[in-house]
Amino acid sequence: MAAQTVGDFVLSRLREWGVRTVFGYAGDGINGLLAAWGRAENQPEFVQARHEEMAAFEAVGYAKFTGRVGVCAATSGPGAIHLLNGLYDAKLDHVPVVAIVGQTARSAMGGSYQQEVDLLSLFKDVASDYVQMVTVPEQLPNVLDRAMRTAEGRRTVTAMIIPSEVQDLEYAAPKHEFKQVPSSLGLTWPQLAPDADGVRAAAEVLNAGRKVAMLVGQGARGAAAEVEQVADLLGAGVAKALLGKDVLSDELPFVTGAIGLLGTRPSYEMMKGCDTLLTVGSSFPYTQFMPKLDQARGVQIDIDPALIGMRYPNEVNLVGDAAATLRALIPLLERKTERRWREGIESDVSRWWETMAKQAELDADPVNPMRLFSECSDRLPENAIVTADSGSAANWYARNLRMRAGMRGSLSGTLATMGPGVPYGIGAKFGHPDRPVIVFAGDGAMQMNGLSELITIKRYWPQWTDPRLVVAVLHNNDLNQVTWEMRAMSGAPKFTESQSLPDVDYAGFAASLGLRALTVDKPDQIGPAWEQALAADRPTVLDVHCDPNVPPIPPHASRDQMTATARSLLAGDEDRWQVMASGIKTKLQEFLPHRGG
Ligand SMILES: Cc1ncc(C[n+]2csc(CCOP(=O)(O)OP(=O)(O)O)c2C)c(N)n1
Ligand SMILES: [Mg+2]
Repeated sequence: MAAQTVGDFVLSRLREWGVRTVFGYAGDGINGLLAAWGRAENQPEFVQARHEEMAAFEAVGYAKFTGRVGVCAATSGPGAIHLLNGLYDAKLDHVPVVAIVGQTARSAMGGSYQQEVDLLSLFKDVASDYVQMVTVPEQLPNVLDRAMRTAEGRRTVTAMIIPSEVQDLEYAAPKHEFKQVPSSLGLTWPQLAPDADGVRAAAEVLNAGRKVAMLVGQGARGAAAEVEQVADLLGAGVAKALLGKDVLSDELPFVTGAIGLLGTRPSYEMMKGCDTLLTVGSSFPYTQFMPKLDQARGVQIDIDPALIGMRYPNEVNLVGDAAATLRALIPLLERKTERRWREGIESDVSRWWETMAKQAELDADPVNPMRLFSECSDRLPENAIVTADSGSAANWYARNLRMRAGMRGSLSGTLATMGPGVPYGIGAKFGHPDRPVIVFAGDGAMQMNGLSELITIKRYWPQWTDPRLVVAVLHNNDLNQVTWEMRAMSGAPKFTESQSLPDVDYAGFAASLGLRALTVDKPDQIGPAWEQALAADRPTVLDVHCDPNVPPIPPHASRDQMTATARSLLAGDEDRWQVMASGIKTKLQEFLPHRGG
């Protein structure tokens, strides 16, 4: 039998770690690994993206939706550089991803050789927790094991660099000798008990409050039952940070939905009116949407001592697992008998959803994007996984999509980069081939890279047990989110040269790949299009001609923002008349009298 090479060993160690999928792209910097893949009958499965950044996003999506470590691979120099944006997306959203990259052969290093880039420096920031180069076989498995364990344990990005010819060396294990570092597999987590004094102090603050608001983020995932119970005891409403959208069902009457720039009015009002704030598993950054600094008494629960206590002047910062800490807190909480605060929140929430339904029904030219999301909500399968690209889609996803228990959703929450929509969807399908996946992406994001990743979908969909992957393109020929930000924040009119997009036939492109493709340019086609896409025997692209003049900015936009918008329109915005018509119609819904309101 031929000797085992370093490349062979890397793949066998990944298999031992339970890695089933590696998202990557070839290059001679990793030829030794690719050859090993061939010998290993493609185990773990090498998934070929169109671009290394997409491979990284696919690993991030995979990690977000499975909770397992995502792994991506790329060649030296340009391949490694292309990975970066996707790796930063993982780092900023606290998702475990390991990057494996090639490097110039050891004999050429330092010689300004072709494709030689100082990769240790390049990855120093993005993989600040662990980045190492393997220059002799005996460094393995330690470097790989630490990369896996550190990524998982610290929920971050790590990187392993292997010079090209090292991959072909015969593997030699570390020995029981001076300057050799053996290693081992696996990781089990401790069950950490929350601090009893801290829990008592938290209960005291929460029991004293009369108007309690809760804010939950992705750290509260897996603690839905506890969050619900605490909210009931405290008579509180619960707002959700963007990455925590799938923590609690939007069908619960006290869930106020998203908060912040993409948020809902009930979240905004609750934060404005509360006297106590309980934050669980969130480091939501836009503190101006939280209570005034002297308004509320704060308690925060977070697993990470490095992230707790920094968004609000809390009285109690409790480090711990969300579910375990809430379970410790529950017996100490007194059920609030005065329920008017909670009833007020619930009536705000039901009024909000009525308003959203009315706004979604308004005519637009041609399709109102809000209706695309509300009609999707009505039809979402129980186990759906939903993602959205950055752009107006992220706003509608945050505010208008109604998630139910059992569904998963995520997007690029912190880096807010364009481009991850379609690759996250692909990562989700590799993690859960049996679940339907829905991607919302702007036309700008599709042109940036979503279109090319449709080619990746073409290649792999036949192997998914449930072939449904729906990509809904918000086709508005505009970088609409930024157009509106410029109007609302800067009072600047639309700068056509930077904002308008060339028109592309997204459905035509998808059809050319053999995917199901539907063009939607009339409002009453939206519902049937969702029905068809969710009943299809293959992935579907919905090319939805959306009106760019329905404002994605939140309804509680400040007076300043409204004034700035008006100023921008008067300054000669090419869409001013349509914006006035659609925008004002939409806004008006919020001021019209409501049933019981
Ligand atoms: C990589 C990257 N480049 C630029 C931006 C700034 N940006 C945020 S949203 C957006 C517009 C997105 O346009 P599109 O995908 O067409 O979605 P729309 O808002 O029109 O629905 C831009 C340019 C970004 N977030 N990330
Ligand atoms: Mg657009």
